[in-house]
Amino acid sequence: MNFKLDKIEDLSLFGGTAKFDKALHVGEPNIGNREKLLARINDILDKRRFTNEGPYVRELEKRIADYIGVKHIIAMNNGTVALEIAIRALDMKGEVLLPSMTFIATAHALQWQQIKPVFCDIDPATHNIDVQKAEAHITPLTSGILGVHLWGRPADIRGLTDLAGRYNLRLLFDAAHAFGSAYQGRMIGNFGDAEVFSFHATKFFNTFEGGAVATNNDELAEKIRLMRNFGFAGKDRVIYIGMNGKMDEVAAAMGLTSLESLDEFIEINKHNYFLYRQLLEKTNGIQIVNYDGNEKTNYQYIVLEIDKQITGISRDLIMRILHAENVIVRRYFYPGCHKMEPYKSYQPHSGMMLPNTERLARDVLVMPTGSAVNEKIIVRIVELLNFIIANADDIVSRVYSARKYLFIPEKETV
Ligand code: T4K
Repeated sequence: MNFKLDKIEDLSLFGGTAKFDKALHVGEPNIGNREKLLARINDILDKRRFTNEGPYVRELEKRIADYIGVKHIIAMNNGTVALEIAIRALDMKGEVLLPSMTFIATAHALQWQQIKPVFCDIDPATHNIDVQKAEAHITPLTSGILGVHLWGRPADIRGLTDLAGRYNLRLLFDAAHAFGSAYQGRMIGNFGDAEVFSFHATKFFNTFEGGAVATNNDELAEKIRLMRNFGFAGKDRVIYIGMNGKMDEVAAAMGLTSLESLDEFIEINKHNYFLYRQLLEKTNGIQIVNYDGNEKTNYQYIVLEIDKQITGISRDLIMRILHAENVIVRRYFYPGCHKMEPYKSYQPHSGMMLPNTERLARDVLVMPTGSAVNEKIIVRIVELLNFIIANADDIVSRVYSARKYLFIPEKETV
């Protein structure tokens, strides 16, 4: 780490040396106990049972179900396929309500099955779907709601459950971010008709690639299990159009190993979160999203909102400067699903209905965390941020006069 930061020329964007030798990512994977993982993988090789509901997958499903206190966990090869299968098993069709402020997979899982995703605005305080606004989008074609627990913070589960009940809609949650979080004392995984986790490498709990459906509904669980395995209800007997959603044994071995370090991973996330929060306390124009300290939560994402009116410098320019320093912050989930193809063309005016989504997509910045960073690194990252904001006017005017040489396109806000 070469940390010289006295003047603007020390910033890498203006000719200085990058402050970090190694790129710092938002989603660098946690590994857990490597020896235990390798021992499990060796056992898989010895037994030559690689997939198709092998013993490691079954053990992982049981351990996760116990941890969450839910009746059924059906492990899958990724979160997107788990969403697709759950949507299909719930017989969703026509239109489904969801927030636009989510990873594109939430929308694709619907559109992939010719179901129209109807994008709803978020509550600016929680970043989750605004229940009242969602109600206004209900039509005779609406068959369900796909809520998202963004950043691991539960959506308004009570409000959505009530809404779904009043209109007789299916209620599914995309809980990709919320493994290990709770709502009113009950673990996520227990709500709606079902909830879907992602165990992708970038999630704090990972199985390389992976995901799962959680549900307390026996019949639904059975249907999802069959659909995960081509619809086979026995040898030579198929009863549904199924697909291949199976998790393999090596992924499950990673899951079991990660599960053993889960408390440690959450502790690291929590420590990082409170350190960022404390260090940014006096920084005007930067808000860090809050986690509810009274609930179990995974502290998975460090999410900042940059208010350019106060900082004098845009989120996009801050991101550019940090990237040049090897701090690979992300603007999840810019520009919002409704502004990405094919949805942008399907619903060209939907943005007008989503002012809170548009504002958040403009201002949000997600910071590196997890076991890949430490206290010293976080202190330096915040020093960088504070330096950028303290010198915002000067930086912006330099960028205005030298955009071309800095390769910053005209349309990018500075
Ligand atoms: N619903 C929601 C709300 C989701 O957020 C997601 C996934 C899903 C559904 C679907 O679940 P999956 O089908 O993915 O299980 C990443 C992940 O690919 C994606 O899983 C995740 N959400 C999303 C929030 O983040 P990208 O486009 O940011 O990935 P990428 O490759 O840029 O990775 C982020 C950074 O992490 C990289 O810059 C480097 C680092 N990294 C990444 C990988 C894969 C590593 O250090 N090692 C690695 O192996 O989407």
